[in-house]
Amino acid sequence: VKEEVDFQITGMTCSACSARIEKVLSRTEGVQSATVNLALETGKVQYDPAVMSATDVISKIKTMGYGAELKS
Ligand code: 9UX
Repeated sequence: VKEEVDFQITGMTCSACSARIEKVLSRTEGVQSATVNLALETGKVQYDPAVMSATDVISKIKTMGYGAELKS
């Protein structure tokens, strides 16, 4: 089962920020893929909804020191 959600991510100031978020999310249980766009301040995450939720993704990103919300 796969769910894909787009997020708005704030607080990234260099390309290592986006790479870091991608790496942490990719290694998170339940996440199938994570790509972060520094210039657009967005992130696209595919995950198994049986294991985690969009709220978990947001919490994870915030724990890393960035702002995150669902992209409208
Ligand atoms: Mo760049 Mo981002 O030196 O947390 S890695 S600002």
